Amino acid sequence: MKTVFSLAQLAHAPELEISDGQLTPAVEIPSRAEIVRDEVIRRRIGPLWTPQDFGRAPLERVHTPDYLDFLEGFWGRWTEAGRTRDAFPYVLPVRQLRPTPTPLAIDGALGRYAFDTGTPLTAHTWEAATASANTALTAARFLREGDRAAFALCRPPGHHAAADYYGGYCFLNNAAIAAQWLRDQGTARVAILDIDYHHGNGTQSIFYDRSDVMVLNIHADPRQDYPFFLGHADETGEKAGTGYTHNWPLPLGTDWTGYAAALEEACRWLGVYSPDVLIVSLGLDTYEADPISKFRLVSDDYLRIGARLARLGKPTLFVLEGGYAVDALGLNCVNVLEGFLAG
Ligand code: OKP
Ligand code: ZN
Repeated sequence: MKTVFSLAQLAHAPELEISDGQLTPAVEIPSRAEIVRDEVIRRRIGPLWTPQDFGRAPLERVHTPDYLDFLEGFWGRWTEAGRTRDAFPYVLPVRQLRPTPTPLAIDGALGRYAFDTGTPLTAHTWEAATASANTALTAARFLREGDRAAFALCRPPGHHAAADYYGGYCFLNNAAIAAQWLRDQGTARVAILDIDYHHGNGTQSIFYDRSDVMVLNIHADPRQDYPFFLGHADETGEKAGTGYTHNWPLPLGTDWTGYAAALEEACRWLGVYSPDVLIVSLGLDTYEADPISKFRLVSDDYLRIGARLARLGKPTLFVLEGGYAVDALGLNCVNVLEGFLAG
């Protein structure tokens, strides 16, 4: 299985984040990608490729042009305003406020395009996020060219980013960009299975009214954990997409028993839908020792997940999302890939 990764993805290096009412060390850090890359090499999963540049067009198929302009131009405006540290919004346009045109002031624009206050926007976020999207696109191209599976070692992650907002450490929705690109290349049916601990609100929202991209999510119950405002069991799609979104919110403390049952149900939907390509939004923050999450999967469970996905028999694109127990991230991530290859 080929792995795609670029050193440009390391340029986004946030120092601190806002968490639990404190400025705390950022958890979505460059070493996450390095440890996964090193484990891919150590266990000989397959060759490493650097991404090619697909330009702006495939990004615009998922994100709005004004949002992309905002991200691209942000750091210049921020420093122009005299700011030197990583950026966080402090006013967000909630409910009874007006959905005005994007404010002229940089802090207003930040609030307009953010959905949380915990995601640092940094000097090199755009550079790293576009490299991460190109990594997903390049891996998707390998599937188009006939590979059975590929691994997009994406970072920063993508599944919380929607058409016009960032958050949850995500800026460009790598999995959605890859899915849309595959559709545009002629792949008729794509399914995205998101197994990150957190609900993939961005991915769900992008494809919510469509039947050509099925979106399945297994995650912590949003009544109990981030992102709180999407990912409930009654969200099943709308309009032409009715019945093409499914959610399995699980209680805090879920271990393999509870997890495997949800995974079985998701696999049943995938069997019925029978996609031409399966994209796995691969978060490893379901791990028992993850510092920000509360499921209890152990490292061997990731071998089981990989093997179960292999049994679906579909061309499969793995796209890295979260996972913050950095010391075990390489092991857990490559366990999924190895379980898949052996299965
Ligand atoms: C991104 B991904 C905990 C703060 C958590 C947001 C979590 C984003 C997760 N005190 N902040 O889905 O792994
Ligand atoms: Zn997550």
